[in-house]
Amino acid sequence: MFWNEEEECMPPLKREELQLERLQEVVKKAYENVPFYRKRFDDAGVKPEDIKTLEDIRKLPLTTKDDLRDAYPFGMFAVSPKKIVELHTSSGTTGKPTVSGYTRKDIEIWSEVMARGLTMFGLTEDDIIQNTHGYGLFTGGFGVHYGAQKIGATVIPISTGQTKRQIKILEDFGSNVLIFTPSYGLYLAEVAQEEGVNQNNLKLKSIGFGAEMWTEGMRKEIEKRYGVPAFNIYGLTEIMGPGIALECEAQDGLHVMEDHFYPEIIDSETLNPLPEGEKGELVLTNLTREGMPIIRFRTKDVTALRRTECSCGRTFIKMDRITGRTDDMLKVKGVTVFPSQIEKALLKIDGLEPYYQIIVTRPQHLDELEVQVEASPTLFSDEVKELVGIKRKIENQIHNEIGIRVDVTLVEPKTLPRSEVKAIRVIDKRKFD
Ligand code: DLL
Repeated sequence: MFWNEEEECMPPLKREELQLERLQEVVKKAYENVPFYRKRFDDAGVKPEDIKTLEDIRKLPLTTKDDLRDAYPFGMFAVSPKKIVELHTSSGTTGKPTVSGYTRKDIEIWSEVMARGLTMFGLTEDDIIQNTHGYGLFTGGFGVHYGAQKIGATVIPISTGQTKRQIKILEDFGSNVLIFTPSYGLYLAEVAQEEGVNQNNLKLKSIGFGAEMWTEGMRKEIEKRYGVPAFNIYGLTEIMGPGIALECEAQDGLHVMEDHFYPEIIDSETLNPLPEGEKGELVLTNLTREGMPIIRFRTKDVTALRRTECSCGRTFIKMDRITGRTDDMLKVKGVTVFPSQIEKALLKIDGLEPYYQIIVTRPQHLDELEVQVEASPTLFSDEVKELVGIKRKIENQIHNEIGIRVDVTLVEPKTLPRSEVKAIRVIDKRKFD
């Protein structure tokens, strides 16, 4: 079953022609309308006319998350503000988020790529889809919503949380497709079990999940708990949101929606392109975006691309499941966290030494974040009551900064490992390989 067979099964050579045409157009628009790109291209000595083949994309400079932050809030827009009809930001509550702006046409494209993906999961206009992704500036909620509405399915925009209510609705409304982040999905399954829900009484036929890293073990667990297949959804705010790449029934890598997003893999050290099949950092270019076309964005996500035939008949290049990051960004409970945000919170409190470690675990499938901080000798000799007060204060400060609750442990002075080179700030005990 296809949403748009012509585009999805297009012969690769024909698609390449389309990609080149679109690339030339988008590079020209970015150059003419976004001062950031004009300067970057000029500095690199490259003009839009230099893009004569798809490989010529490599002549263009890379764009980073910091570039987008520097352009906060609207510096990357390529159209007048009145053409922007919607705004989203990356998750994480404070610090400078990255902003994503969409025109009506961009929303149309977003709906299209998500409609293709949800069709891969078996969603039809006869079905009900329960969308547990957040709608509050996170792209997950609306991305899924638009795709499902395009198909004509019935959407339940329940958003994240209210877990018992989620379960009641799942049973009472007979949702056919359920969308979640893997960690929330596993938590939901646990609560459903506690509530005595019988899998056989549900009308589910598939699950779509993404927004954070997971393992095949987690997928198996999800499929076992719900008794239906679970399909991967990949995307990121900067490029659009969910819908960049999705998995079909073959569950053998994600189909990149190449007619709208051009993927490359680079070596994150040398920045040189890597051949197909080799693992490296994914770089993405918007081929059709009007409001905020992003050229060669360094996603920092580690994966490989493979142009193999798929049993489903789609001709899109395939991308492996993401197995790592080339930076220290963490996704905890679906929220983006950088160690620097935690450091910022710690610096606001007296009596702490500048040594800390962030430990991420996933007991029982739900992420937990512990921050160990060294107390100063004077603080440490204080009464336990004082220490508990400080611990709470730090926890609140970090909560303010990153939007999620963490557990803080104050440790004795000089007990955290020292490093002469680069401090190891994060110990991620979740394994995604
Ligand atoms: O997470 C968009 C999204 C929403 C994708 C709903 C899927 C479903 P951001 O919050 O900007 O956007 O985070 C993007 O999340 O660079 C990856 O590191 C990670 N990520 C997203 N999808 C996957 C996935 C959304 N399927 C960042 N597997 C990306 C592994 C994922 N990591």
